Amino acid sequence: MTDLTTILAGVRFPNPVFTASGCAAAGQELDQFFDVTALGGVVTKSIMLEPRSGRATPRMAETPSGMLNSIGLQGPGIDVLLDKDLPWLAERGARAVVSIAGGSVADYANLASRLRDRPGLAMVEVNISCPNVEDRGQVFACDPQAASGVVSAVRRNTAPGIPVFAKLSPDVTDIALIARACVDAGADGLSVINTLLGMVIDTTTMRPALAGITGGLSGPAIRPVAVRCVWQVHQALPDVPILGMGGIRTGLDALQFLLAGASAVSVGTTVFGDPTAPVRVLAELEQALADRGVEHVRDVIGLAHGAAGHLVPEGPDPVGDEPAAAMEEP
Ligand code: RRO
Repeated sequence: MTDLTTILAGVRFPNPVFTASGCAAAGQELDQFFDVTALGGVVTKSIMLEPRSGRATPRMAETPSGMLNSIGLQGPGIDVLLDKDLPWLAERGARAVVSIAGGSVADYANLASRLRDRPGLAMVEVNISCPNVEDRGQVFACDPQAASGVVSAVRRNTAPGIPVFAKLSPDVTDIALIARACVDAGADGLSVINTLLGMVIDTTTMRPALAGITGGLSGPAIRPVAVRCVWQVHQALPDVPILGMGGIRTGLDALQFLLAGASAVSVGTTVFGDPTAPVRVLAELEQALADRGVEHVRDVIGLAHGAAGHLVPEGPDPVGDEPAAAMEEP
C-alpha cells in the first residue's frame, strides 16, 4: 500500500485527510461514527475570544450540488476550547488544527498567545476569510495588507514549531497575490479555500432565504473553483504547503486536490449527509493511489503541473492517436 505520510511545514501527519473547519465542531460529534485519530488531523470550528451566538435563523439554504451557510461564527469562545475541546482531542491522540477568527489584529494575536504551548495543538489555521461577518472590511483575506497584518501577528504569538496556515477566500481577483502576502508575513502554509459568498432568494416569500441575506457556498458545486485556486497558489508558490478543501466527497476528489498541489485535504460539507465521509474518503484515496502504483503520497503532490500522464498504466493507444507521419500530406 501507499505511504500516506504527509509533512506540512515540518510537522508530520500520518495521512493527508483532515476534517474541515466548521463542519464538525471540535471533533467529538464525529467520534460516535469513527475514531477521529484515524484522520491526519481534526480542524476545529473557528473560535473567537468570546462566546458568540451567531446570525439569526434561517442560517442554511440548499443549493444545486451544495449549500449556503450563514452561521456567523457561532461558538463557545476560546476558554471552552482550551478547557474542554483541546484536552479531549489531546487525550485521544488526535492532531488538532485550531482555527481562529477575530474582528481585529489584536483579537488574532490574543487568540494565538492563548493557544501557545497547549498539548495536542499541531497547527493553527488563521481564518481570515469568513464571508459571514458584519462588513466586507473584516474579510481580511480580500486585501493583501490586511491579510499580512493578521498573519504576522499570529506568527509572532505562536510557538516556533507550530505551523500557521492562513485560510484564503476565493472571492478575490488574484488569489496568488493574497497567498504571497500571507507567506511574506510569515504564514507557513495556506488553507485553500473558504466558502464563496452566495445568495438564494425564496420565490414564495420573495425575500432572501437566509436571515443574514448572503452566506457561504460550499459542497461539490464549488470544487472546480477550489481545485483552480489550489492550482494557482501552488503554481505561484510551489514550496508552500497547501491544505486544500472545497466540495470533496470522494477519494478521487481528494486526489484532484493533491494533483493540483495540496499536501493534505479537508473534508467538510459532505459530513452533514454522511458523517463517516472523512474516513471513507481516506480509504478511497488510499485505494486510488495503490491502483495508480503510487508508493508515497508526496509523489502526487502537484503532479498535474508536470508532464501529463507519466503515472498512467501502459495500455493500448487511444483511438485516433495516429502516428504523426500518417497525418502528413502525401
Ligand atoms: O461561521 C460561519 O458563518 C462561517 C465561517 Br467562520 C467560515 O469561515 N466560512 C463560512 O462559510 N461560514
